[in-house]
Amino acid sequence: MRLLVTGGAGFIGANFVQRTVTERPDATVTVLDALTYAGNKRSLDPVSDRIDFVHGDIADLDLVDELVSGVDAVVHFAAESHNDNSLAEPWPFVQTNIVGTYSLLQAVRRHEVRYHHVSTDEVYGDLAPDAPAFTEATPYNPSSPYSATKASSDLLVRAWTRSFGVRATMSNCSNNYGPYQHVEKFIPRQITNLIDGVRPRLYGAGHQVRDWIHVDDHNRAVWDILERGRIGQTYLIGANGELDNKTVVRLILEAFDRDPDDFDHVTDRPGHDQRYAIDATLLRDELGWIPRFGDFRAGLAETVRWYRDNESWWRDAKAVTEHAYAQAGERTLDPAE
Ligand code: NAD
Ligand code: TDX
Repeated sequence: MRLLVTGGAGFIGANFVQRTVTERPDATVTVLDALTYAGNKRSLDPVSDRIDFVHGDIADLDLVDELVSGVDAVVHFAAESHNDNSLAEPWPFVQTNIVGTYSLLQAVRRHEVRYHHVSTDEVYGDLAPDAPAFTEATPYNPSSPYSATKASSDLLVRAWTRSFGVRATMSNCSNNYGPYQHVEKFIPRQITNLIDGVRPRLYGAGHQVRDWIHVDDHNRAVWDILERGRIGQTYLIGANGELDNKTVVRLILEAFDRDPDDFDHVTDRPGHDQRYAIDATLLRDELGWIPRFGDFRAGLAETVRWYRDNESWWRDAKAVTEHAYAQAGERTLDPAE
């Protein structure tokens, strides 16, 4: 299979490309990536001689049309992906997540190419603590500019499938962790803080819940859906990994042999979603997918090791990221706040 992978220099995309090249010698991979602040070509170093890399924008209609004409399938990971950035400046999210997806859909429509759309559970909004988990039937209710633009892109895919017969599948996954994740995100931020001797930074009280899944489990599900998923179907991907943020910070501190209270509470995210949780019954029952990373502590320990061993991969981005958080007004809260 000839694959075009968008966003292949980002966190999930790079892990997908590495796995694909290693485990599926019959697949050929072209990566299209704009190398924004979130893209890092070094994430593809282990497989760079076995893929084609194209530096370009998914919203470039002519470039996308040409690339799509030469493949059997597109797996679309490219996005502006960080909620905090979408609050500071939403426009790149509209441009890449909505216009970029439009551009890909027009090309796969024209060339009748199979398309898989990678999306997020955040399109469903957030859940009360005791509410049942999201399913494929949960109504869309996004909260942030990021999740609103991802929701918009999902709706474009549904319309192009129904109106134009595009052979598309979609997946909405919960929070990923693992190697090559940008240091702006929660888990790598705290790991790299601790490597630097800085206390972890928890938004607000830290009671928000996320449903963690290892990036490799996500990507195995993407392959299952690409190969055996029903056209027009959405599959939710999640591994029953619900944990509140404070617990995750304490597990990271434990991995560094530090006191469990050795963290700071900082200003909360505006509009902060309280809880995400995925019911992946359809994916499990229909495609037989089961997660391999059942033990979050073990997955986290391996991730901590990766960041310790690969400081040169994240070092430059760390200073820029922490400067941006400070500029955005993040500050440590007093115990009374
Ligand atoms: P990321 O921010 O790490 O990587 C995004 C990649 O897309 C980068 O390499 C960047 O350079 C590239 N990119 C951005 N704009 C582009 C453009 N206009 N043209 C071409 N390339 C562009 O993101 P990620 O965490 O790897 O997420 C990948 C996908 O998975 C996204 O669609 C995201 O919404 C979705 N997702 C992420 C998570 C998560 O926990 N990280 C969970 C569920 C779904
Ligand atoms: O320093 C921090 N402290 C903190 O408490 C950061 C960066 C985050 N947080 C909190 C906010 C969230 O409740 O941790 C939780 C996770 O934050 P993020 O890593 O920013 O992820 P989230 O906003 O949940 O969105 C992620 O999952 C769904 C990805 O970034 C999205 O791309 C994906 O769609």
